[in-house]
Amino acid sequence: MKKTAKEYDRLELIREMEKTLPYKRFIHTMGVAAVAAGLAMRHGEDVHRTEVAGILHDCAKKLSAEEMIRLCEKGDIPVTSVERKNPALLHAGAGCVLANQRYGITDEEILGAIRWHTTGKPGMTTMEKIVFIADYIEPGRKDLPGMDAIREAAFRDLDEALVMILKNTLDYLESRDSEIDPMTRDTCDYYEKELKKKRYNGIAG
Ligand code: DGI
Ligand code: FE
Ligand code: FE
Repeated sequence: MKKTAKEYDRLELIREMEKTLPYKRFIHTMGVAAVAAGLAMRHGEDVHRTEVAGILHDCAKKLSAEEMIRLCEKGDIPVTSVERKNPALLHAGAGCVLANQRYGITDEEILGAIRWHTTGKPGMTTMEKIVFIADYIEPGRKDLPGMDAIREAAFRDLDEALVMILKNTLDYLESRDSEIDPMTRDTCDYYEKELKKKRYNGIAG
């Protein structure tokens, strides 16, 4: 059953992240949690549960590749060959399992937001979109290209911000000759189409 926000002790979860994450990663986490809560207020999502997703989104970030793979297997999350070759991608799925098994999160929406915060996926929930976006725009992120416009878009239209972020990420990965997770590309294509539909219907700017 879905736990309500009040059943999760935010102070306890914050303390756990403070204990397990290096200082800079912890500060990033608090930035994501605050921005995610703000975006939830703006876009009519549950503020407290979205904040919990922000607090825990990088909870597996510092584990070894082996530990992350073990967690994914334990949680029945398939590990793709791209993820095996690029273990940085694994902390999202592993984090989802850790949030459930160590931090007692049973809320599927929160777990989904952690699970998809790195690549995104087509057809995300509002909470999933918010955590994905907050991860990119939190105040501690350095000024990546177009950051001001992305921050503005995030508080206007989540899909618009998603497309801007995904395009930036794909450009960045291509410039570094990094392998692109098909999910990152699929997500970008999906939301570009969504945005076109909305613009056609006069919904987005
Ligand atoms: O964990 P954070 O640093 O806060 O942010 P994140 O969860 O978005 O992870 C960022 C890392 O994920 C960064 O090293 C780039 C990588 N990433 C995202 N999409 C892809 C990717 N790496 C590869 N190889 N392919 C992708 O499609
Ligand atoms: Fe992350
Ligand atoms: Fe993050």
